Amino acid sequence: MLEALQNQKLEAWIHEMIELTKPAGVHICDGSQEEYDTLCAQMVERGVFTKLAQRPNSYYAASDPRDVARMEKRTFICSENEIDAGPTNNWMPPQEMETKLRSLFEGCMHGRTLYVIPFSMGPLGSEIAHIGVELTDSPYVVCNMRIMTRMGLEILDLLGEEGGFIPSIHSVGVPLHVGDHDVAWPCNPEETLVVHFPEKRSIWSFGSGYGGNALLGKKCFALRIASVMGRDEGWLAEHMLIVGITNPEGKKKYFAAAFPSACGKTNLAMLESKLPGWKVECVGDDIAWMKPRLDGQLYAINPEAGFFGVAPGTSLKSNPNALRTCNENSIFTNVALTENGDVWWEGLTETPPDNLIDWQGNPWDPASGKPAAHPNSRFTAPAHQCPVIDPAWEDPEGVPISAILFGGRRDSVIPLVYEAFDWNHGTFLGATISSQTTAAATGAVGKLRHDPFAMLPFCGYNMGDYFGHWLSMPQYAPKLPKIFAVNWFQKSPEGKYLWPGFGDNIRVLKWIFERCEERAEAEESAIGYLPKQLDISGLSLNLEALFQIDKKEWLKEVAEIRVYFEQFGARLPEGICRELDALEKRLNQ
Ligand code: O2Y
Ligand code: MN
Repeated sequence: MLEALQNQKLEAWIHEMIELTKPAGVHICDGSQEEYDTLCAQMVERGVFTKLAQRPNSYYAASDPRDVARMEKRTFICSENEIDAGPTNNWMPPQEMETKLRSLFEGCMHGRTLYVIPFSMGPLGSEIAHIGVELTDSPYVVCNMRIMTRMGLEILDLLGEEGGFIPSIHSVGVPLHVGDHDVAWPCNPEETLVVHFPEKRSIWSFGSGYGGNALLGKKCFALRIASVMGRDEGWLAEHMLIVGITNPEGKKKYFAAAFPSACGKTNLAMLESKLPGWKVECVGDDIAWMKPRLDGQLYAINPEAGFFGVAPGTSLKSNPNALRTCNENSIFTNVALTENGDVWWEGLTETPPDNLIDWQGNPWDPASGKPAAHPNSRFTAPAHQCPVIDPAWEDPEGVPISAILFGGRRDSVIPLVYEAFDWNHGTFLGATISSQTTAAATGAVGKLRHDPFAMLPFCGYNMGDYFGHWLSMPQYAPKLPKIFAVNWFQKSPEGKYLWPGFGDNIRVLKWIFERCEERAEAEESAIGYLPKQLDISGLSLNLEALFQIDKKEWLKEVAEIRVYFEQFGARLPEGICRELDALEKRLNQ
């Protein structure tokens, strides 16, 4: 069957991996609906999937409770030199890691099928897109990859005899020998490793079947490996949503925005405008690849084809469009099950339905104090089902980006919105994103975590060099977007949110839109340009508090950033140091 592959490099690599992992069989995925349905039916039979009575062609899966999220401590960037991984990544010498991986992968697919998944990140044939091939022994991964990427035989045709691809191999790490009993969610948490070789541009993932650890097109390829490709080739692979905004006159602009986890990224990507005449449409909710074109602008694609959205908190109030997106053809992982064959999670409705089965398969006791759905439970849903998907979301040319937004969850200090003075200052705003943690992310509430460009867990090389790459972008794209910082999460001393958020965030997007057209007015402050007016028609709120700049607090922020930056040593670009010094000087004036 492998002889049918036209690409010799691909064929040789698959042969090598078969020899190493020793699967019972090999299946080249054609990406068809029939193949998907067959795999789902097999998983229902084996108790991996439960078919949902209330949602057409949709399934529920429960993971092993030890395998519920990305494992940052077990994620490695194995560059040739440790300094090139930088202080924010785990590193091991690549030869040592490869030896370790080869020993882990030796015979690891015994008794299982090895699936070959050819996939494209981005619309087929787009100059911004890239091809990958994932080998996996998990049919759950195959089905999720079919939703999250463009997958199938047409990718092999596109690859042809000579085309390049990112090789990525994944195993749940549980071989099956005669007499072994398989479990619904095989995994090997003690041995889990998610490893990237940036120079070879390859990915090896062992021991986890969950999300970002196993769907290798997403965080591993589209961010960690692609960020290295972007550095080497003059483009940007970013942890950003992309939205199209249309004003009441019918004029449209596209924005990209980076937020750390638990800041409502998917909600903003699918926002329902509270301002009459203003419309938001979604190109992507998590990742943006942005390349310069001849007109000097950055054009972005969403490399993904689906959403792997966090379920808890998704509701008719926070994100009605996400709910509509996963009405059918979707996979739900680690949510709760209702007695009539539907899914439920905290926040979906004000009161939970009776007789829920929790994410671990047990009857849920509301008095237990434990959530029914895991805080990191997910829906996997096709992007084309989103009612506000942008008409250009699959345009191979990409969409021109007019503004880039950086945000975090900060209950004070950072105002609702401000604009960077220029590209270098904007790069500094990205480099200094920090966010207060929520329990869902870390178990600790309110701790400030630096997350430069929201890329801390996803940058495939030294973060100091990454800042430098951003600073170098004007040489590739002279007409770069304007940059803004936003913070929806300021609180009053009594702990109440000062800003309504959700659909009202359109008011901030409106100001940004009009700044891009040089229509909205701004006043210069020590930290950047602040709005002179904001459309808060129909709202009653404290604008002064939302835009207050407390210089004493900001100087503390500067001192804290200085300490954070020390870890980058000589790799911290001069341009970033200059921005920090200039901010301090302006605050002291
Ligand atoms: O825990 C996981 O494996 C998923 S993490 C994730 C999924 C979708 C979008 N973003 C993220 C993230 O951690 O940024
Ligand atoms: Mn993300």
